[in-house]
Amino acid sequence: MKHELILFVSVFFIAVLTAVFVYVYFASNKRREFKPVKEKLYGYRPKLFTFLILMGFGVAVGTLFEFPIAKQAGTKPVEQSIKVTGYQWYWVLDKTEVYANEPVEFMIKSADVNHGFGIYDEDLVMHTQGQAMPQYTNRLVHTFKKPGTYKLLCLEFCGIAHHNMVAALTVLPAKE
Ligand SMILES: [Cu+2]
Repeated sequence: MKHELILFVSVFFIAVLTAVFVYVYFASNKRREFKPVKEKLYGYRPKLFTFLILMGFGVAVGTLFEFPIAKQAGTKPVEQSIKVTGYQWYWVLDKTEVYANEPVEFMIKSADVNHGFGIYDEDLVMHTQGQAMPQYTNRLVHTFKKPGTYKLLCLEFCGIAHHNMVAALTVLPAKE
């Protein structure tokens, strides 16, 4: 649902922009006196800029708190640890099963180029993400609340078969 809405909104604004370009193109051969046009339209500019600044601020406040980057400060050593390595174009994990309700540590690196490491649930909602970099290991700690099969996708275009970088992670029900 969310994805269809985003697609619809994007296509709508692309269509509006295209219409504006087409209009400007066909109107551009008509000559008009510049001064009255300038006086009329320049009056809108401060209002438009104020609106854009307020809108940008609203979008930032409304979306950044939801941003799925986990806070890593103060995370302690954990029992469940997975080594993740990104390759063009697949993931290698030394373990694919973890338990829910206990923190999991992902030690993420790359064997070649930069990859993004995103963890999605069955509804393709992102839960957290990290970065797979060559010659550096990023530590990402996340606690899965719900058991199930999670998808690990690459988030950074890394070449022709980037879309093939899908791996699965099974989260088992919490240990009693
Ligand atoms: Cu990629």
